[in-house]
Amino acid sequence: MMADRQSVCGIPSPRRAGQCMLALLISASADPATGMGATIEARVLSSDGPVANAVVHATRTDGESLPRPGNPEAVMDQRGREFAPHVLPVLAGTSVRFPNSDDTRHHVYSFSDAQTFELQLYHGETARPVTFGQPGVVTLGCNIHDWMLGYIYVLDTPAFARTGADGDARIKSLPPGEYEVSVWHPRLVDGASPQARDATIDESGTATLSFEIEVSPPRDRGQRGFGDRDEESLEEAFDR
Ligand SMILES: [Cu+2]
Repeated sequence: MMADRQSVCGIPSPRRAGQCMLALLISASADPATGMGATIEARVLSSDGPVANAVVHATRTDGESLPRPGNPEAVMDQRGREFAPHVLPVLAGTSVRFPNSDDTRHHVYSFSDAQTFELQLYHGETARPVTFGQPGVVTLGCNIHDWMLGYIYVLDTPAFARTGADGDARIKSLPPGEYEVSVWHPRLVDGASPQARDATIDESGTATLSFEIEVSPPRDRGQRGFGDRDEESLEEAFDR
C-alpha cells in the first residue's frame, strides 16, 4: 500500500507521502470555483424525528463577507400537481423559472409582501422568470389546484441549504471563519424558532450542528383547499 502511495505522489519518504495524501484529500473537497472547502453540517429534528424542507442558513460574524454569485438562478418546478421542491431557498436577487412539467395547466400566484406576482395559466416553459429581490417568505399557490402550496424563502446570504428527508443539510464550499447559523421551516410553530448558533470553521474544516424545532403537522391535499376545481371552466375563464 505504502509503495502505491509513494508511486502516486512521487515522493520517497513515508512521512512526506502521508502529507501528500492529506493535500490530495483537501484539494478534492475544495470547491473548484471558490477553492474553499469548509462545510457546515446541520441536522434538524423535531419531536417526531428528522425534519425535511427546513432551510439552514449562515451569515459571517467576523466582519468578512461571503462571495456572492453574479446572476443567481433557480427553478421551482410544478410536478404531479405539487410545487417541486416544496421549499426553495434563494439569495435575494435570484431569477426563478417556473417550468410546468405536468400535462395540465397551472396558474401560479403569490400575495406575499416579499413578492406579489401572478403567472397566468400556462403549459411547459412559457412562464416568465420572476426575480425575488426582497428577503422574506413568499408563499406560492395555484389558482386551479387549491392544495398546491410552496414556498420561496428569500435570504440575504448566499450560504444556505435545505434539509432532505433525513433532516440533514450541508452548506458547502465556505471560507473558514466565524458564522451564525439559523433554521427556518414553513410550519415552524410561532415562538418556537430555535436560537441561532455560533460556529467557527477552520481551513477545510466542518462544523456539525444539531437543531431541535417545533413544527405543526402537515396538511394533506384534502385539507389544503376545496380540492380540484372545475379545471375546464376555470381554464376557460383565465384563458384570455
Ligand atoms: Cu396548478
